[in-house]
Amino acid sequence: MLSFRTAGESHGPALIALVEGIPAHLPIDFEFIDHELKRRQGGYGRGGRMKIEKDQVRFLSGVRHGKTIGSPISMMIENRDWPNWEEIMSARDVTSDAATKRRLTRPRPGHTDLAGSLKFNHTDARNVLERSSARETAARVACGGLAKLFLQYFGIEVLSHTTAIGKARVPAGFLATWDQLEAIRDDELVRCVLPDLSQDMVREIEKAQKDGDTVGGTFEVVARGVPLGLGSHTGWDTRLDGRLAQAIMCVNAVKAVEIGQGVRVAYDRGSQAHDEIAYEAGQRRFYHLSNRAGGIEGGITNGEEVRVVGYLKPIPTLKKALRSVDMISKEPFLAQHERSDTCTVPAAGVIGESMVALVLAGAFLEKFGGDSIEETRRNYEGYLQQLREY
Ligand code: EPS
Repeated sequence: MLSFRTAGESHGPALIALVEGIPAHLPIDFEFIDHELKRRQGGYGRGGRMKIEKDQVRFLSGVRHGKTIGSPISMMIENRDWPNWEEIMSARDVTSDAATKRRLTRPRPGHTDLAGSLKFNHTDARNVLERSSARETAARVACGGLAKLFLQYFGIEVLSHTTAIGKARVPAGFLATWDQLEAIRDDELVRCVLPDLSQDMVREIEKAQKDGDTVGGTFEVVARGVPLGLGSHTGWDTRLDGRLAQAIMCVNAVKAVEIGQGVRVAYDRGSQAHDEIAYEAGQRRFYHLSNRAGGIEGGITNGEEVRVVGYLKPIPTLKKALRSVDMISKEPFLAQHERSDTCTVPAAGVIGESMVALVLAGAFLEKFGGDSIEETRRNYEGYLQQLREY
C-alpha cells in the first residue's frame, strides 16, 4: 500500500515527507521533483515568502544510486526563512520576549486560528497557523513528484490548469486539450490556457491586491493514460471518485470538488448528462463519445481522462481585515494581518496534480501490487492483455 505523511512548521527549519510503498527499482529523476516544487512556488499573486524560498528536495533514505530500493523514502525541504525565525520557532525554551514576538491572538475569520487554538488549548494561534499554512503543501508536492514518476513509468501523466480567478472564468463546458495543458509555460502568470482570459485573471488579482483583499477561483487536474479499472464500486471507501474528492478537498483553501462536469450535470436531464459508449475494433477497446463523467463511472476509472476540479475560497489573510475578537481580552478587534498571498489558485493546481497522482498511484498499486517495479509491470501487462482479450 502506498502511504505518505508530511511534517514541519511553515517557519521551522525544514519540511519532511515520508513515502512508503513505492516498489524497488523505480528510477528517480531528481530534477523533475525539484521542478515540481518550483512550479508550486510560481503564479501571480504570491506573497513575499516565495522570493525567499527556493524549494529543493534532499533525499534522506529509500533511494540508492538513482533508484528506489523499496524502503521508506524520506525527503527534506529546508526553509530558507528559518534564520529569521530561529528564536521565535525554537524547539527549546527562549526568553519571554522571543516567545511572544510573533504571537497571534486576533484570529482571522476563515483561517484555522480560532478553532485550532480553542481545540488545542493554545493562547497563541501561531502554534496552529504554522502547521495549517499552505507551506506544508511543498512536502506534499515532493510526495506527488514521486507518485508522478511512478505513474509515468506506466504511461500515465497528470497536469492541471487554472479555470477561474475571481470573476474571470473559462466559458461553460470548456474542455482544455492535453496539448493546451502541456503548452503551459513555467513562467505563465496564472497557468490558464486561454491567453485573453489570463489577462483578465491577472487583472482580478491586481484589483484584489489594490483593495487589500484576496481572490479565489478554480483549477482542473487532468490525468491521461489511466487504465480502466482503478477503484471499485464494491465498497464506499474504494470508490475512486470519493478518494479523489478527499484528496483535492484537503488542499488548503479548497471548499468544493467536482469530478468531470459533476456540477453541471446535476441540472441536466440524464440524456444530456451521460457519455455514450462505442467500440474501436482495431484497438479492441471500448470508449466513450464524451467525458462528462470525468473518467469515472461507479467509482471505477473507465479509461477516459480523469478530470477533477477544485474550488478555492479567497485566502483568509486580509489587509482589509474583517471583524474579530481578541482571544485573550475577548475585546472586539480587527483580525491580525500576516504576510500572505493575494491568490494561490495557480499553485493549488500544481498541488492538486500531486494529490491526484498520489491517489492514482495508490489505486494502481492496490490493483497490481509488486515489491519491484518489474513485478508491477508484469502484473499490469497481464491485466492489459486480459482487457484486449475480453
Ligand atoms: C506558503 C508559505 C507561506 C504563505 C502561504 C503559502 O509563507 P509565509 O507565511 O511565511 O508568508 O506564503 O501561506 C498561506 C497562504 C497561509 O494561509 O498560511 C507556501 O509555501 O505555499
